[in-house]
Amino acid sequence: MKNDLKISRRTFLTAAGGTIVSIGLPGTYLKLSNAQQLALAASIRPDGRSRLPPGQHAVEKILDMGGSPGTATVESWRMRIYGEVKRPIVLSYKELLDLEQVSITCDVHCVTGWTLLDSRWTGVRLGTILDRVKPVRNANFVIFEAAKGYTSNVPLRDADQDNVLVVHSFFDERLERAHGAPVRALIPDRYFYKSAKWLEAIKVTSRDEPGFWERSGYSNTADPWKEERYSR
Ligand SMILES: Nc1nc2c(c(=O)[nH]1)N[C@H]1C(S)=C(S)[C@@H](COP(=O)(O)O)O[C@H]1N2
Ligand SMILES: [Mo]
Repeated sequence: MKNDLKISRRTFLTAAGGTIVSIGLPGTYLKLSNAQQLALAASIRPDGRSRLPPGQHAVEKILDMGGSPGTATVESWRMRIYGEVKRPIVLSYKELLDLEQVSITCDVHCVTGWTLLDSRWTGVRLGTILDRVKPVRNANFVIFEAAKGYTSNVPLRDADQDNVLVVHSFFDERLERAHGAPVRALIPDRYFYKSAKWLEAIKVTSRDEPGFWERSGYSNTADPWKEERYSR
């Protein structure tokens, strides 16, 4: 798969295997106190995972991690769901709002180290959309396709969880452009680079297609609790 994205290289890191491109560290972190960080690291979620994954620190506000924004508006936005499915569809923003809406409060974990706790997102479960298109039997992966060629990939099994959404709102307000408006993916239990902003299409495939950061030295599996940051 090709894309013509220019990687914004703010920093380079040297990993064991050579040089990888860093996802970029914003200048200022609004960090919680050390005592709060320690308490969070020790506290356990209902699913048994630690509230703060290893090597992460909690911040007070979502950070803008940049990227190449799309230009779609609420009126012009369309999302194609296609690939190895029985009934490919195209959704408009209004049609997305007509599907069953869910709001979840969850934590998101950027691979550069920040975690935003208790963020509230509203949209449609990816599972609801997949039910509509009906993946064929050997379909195993979901590829999120965003503006300007950005993609990310997740196994269908991980994509079909209740907390994986296609979202249009953050804390009950429409997403800001910087954070992916009109619509972005949200997969809270993987590093945040899987959550493609400016989402334009969802492709279902039988074979994996590593995405933008996954081809640039970052982990394909991206499990924050296993600290799967870099590919090896
Ligand atoms: N289309 C697109 N989606 C993207 C990115 C990007 O560069 N382009 N960056 C990813 C990364 S690395 C992170 S941490 C989050 C950041 O989302 P935020 O800017 O809303 O905090 O978006 C992810 N989704
Ligand atoms: Mo990130």
